[in-house]
Amino acid sequence: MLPGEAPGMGRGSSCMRRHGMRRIVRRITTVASFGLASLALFSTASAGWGMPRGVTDEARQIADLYVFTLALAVLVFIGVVGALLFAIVRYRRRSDDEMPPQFHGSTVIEAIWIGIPVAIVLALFTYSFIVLQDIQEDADPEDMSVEIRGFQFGWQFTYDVNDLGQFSDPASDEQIVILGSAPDFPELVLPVDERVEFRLVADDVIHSFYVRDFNFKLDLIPGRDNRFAVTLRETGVFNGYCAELCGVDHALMRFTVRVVEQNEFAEWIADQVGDDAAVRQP
Ligand SMILES: [Cu+2]
Repeated sequence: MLPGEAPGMGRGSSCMRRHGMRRIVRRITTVASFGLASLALFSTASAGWGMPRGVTDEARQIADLYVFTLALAVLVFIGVVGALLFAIVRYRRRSDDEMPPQFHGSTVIEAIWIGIPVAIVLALFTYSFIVLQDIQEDADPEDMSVEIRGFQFGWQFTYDVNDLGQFSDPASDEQIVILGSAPDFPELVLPVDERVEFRLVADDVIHSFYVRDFNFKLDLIPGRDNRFAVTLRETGVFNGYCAELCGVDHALMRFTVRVVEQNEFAEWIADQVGDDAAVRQP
């Protein structure tokens, strides 16, 4: 039994209801406090709010956009639930004799609930547009470029030795070709701190080049020149997948991206060029 409840027990149904209502309000407040506390805990405990930051400059811009969007969603949630709880508590029916205030239409409230969503949509549109412009900016002709070819069911990565940015050999017309399908998944080797452009090509059906740590994917569409560029900021091995259902063995279209230090990449290129098996004369 809650304190304050006993004296009201004998005074009729209206009083009992009032005490019952207080108990409900107290419960709602407790639940709401727990909810808000766990939300605060969750948001501070998980850096980046539980989302991968990514390993490229572009991925990190996208991660910031996600966090911004999620923060807006949390604010909207708190605002809506707060207004709801406020209305439930403040304007509850207190007794059978007395109706809560009855009113409809409020210019101020209507202006607020039109204004806030419009502001949110404009903010999201502007921020997304800026990030998209940034990450889809064309690579410079002097940037390193790799052709990514998807097929049923595997990948072929082609490096033109004269189109590798600072690692280029302008006199060479050789290509390094990495070809693989299950169970020998191909590995795309890339240098850290270097802008790399991917030219996405497919001849059979639509595939999609997806590396989770890029926070980005782009389709390979037959007959279409799709490309995007990233600047890698971490060394390591990252998993890649085809992200467009392309046939019976779609799930086996995996690959890895190995990002290495620049000197290691230069050595790798030299090794590959020296190794006839990996080099194809165009
Ligand atoms: Cu696929």
